[in-house]
Amino acid sequence: MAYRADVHVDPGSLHEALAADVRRGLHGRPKFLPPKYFYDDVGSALFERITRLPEYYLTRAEHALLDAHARGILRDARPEELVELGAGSPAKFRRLLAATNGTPIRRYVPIDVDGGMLEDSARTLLRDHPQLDIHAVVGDFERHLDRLPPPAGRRLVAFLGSTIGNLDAPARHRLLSELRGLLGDGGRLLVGVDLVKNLSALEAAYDDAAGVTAEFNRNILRVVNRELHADFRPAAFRHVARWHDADSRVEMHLAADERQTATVNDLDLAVIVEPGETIWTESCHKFTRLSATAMLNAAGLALVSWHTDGTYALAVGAAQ
Ligand code: AVJ
Repeated sequence: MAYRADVHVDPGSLHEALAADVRRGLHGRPKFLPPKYFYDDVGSALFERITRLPEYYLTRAEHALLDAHARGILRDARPEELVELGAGSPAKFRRLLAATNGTPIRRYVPIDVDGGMLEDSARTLLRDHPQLDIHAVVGDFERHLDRLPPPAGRRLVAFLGSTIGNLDAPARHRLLSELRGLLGDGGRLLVGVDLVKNLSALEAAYDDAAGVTAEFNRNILRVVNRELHADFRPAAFRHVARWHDADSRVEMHLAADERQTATVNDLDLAVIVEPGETIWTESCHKFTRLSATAMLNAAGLALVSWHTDGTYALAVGAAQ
């Protein structure tokens, strides 16, 4: 039983990255703010509520698919360690751990920017699974994958929660190509992807009747206000979730119906959002078996197995 954490981000570097991202985003055409900044304590709590909404089927679908197929996936992959990108809460890892048969998972390697959450998760996990080794990496999976420890046995890398959908095509290709090089001998990749489906279900999942997603979206302006001493008026922005067929994604935007002005004091930046203009806050790409396979193949990965209920899928990949 052991817990260690390699820390590659600290509050200072995270704040610098936030400032740089917000400056770039608010100078952008269209203006944008990266979705990673949704997740302060308020945003994480709002997202937890989203996962329980009737319209947001993704989390339930993934959990049901893991309950149905994780045993078979682990029987085939026989992992001795599990790496989890953007781990968040250990719920998904616990589901996989519960499904192990024959080959025990000896080491868990979660990577997440929230070191405090990783430590809390490790404490509860080690209480229930004292035989486990946990080697946490406090970092951003888009920037610190090269800091992962070398494999301590056959490796399964899990990238769940449809988070891959938030990355645009070049970022997905970069990440998957890098992951291919980190799988090690006999290693496998397990990715959760949301599937293209009817427009109303897709848009409802990102624009629920209770308005929780709208609040989750506006919360990014509260994060900017607090962290960079800005004076955006979140309530003055309308939540927009729309399907973009050409790029197979749902886009979330904050729309200004009236002209909005704000000052971001820490950046000495005056922002004007004209009527009808938006701030683009998130892309949620949706896949088919064909597009997911093409994405893996382009990164040198073969699709080993595909587990779906028609709305969501678990794709298992291996180095070609
Ligand atoms: C957690 C990033 C996968 O994109 O579906 C939920 C975040 N955004 N509702 C997603 C989200 C709006 C979610 N991910």
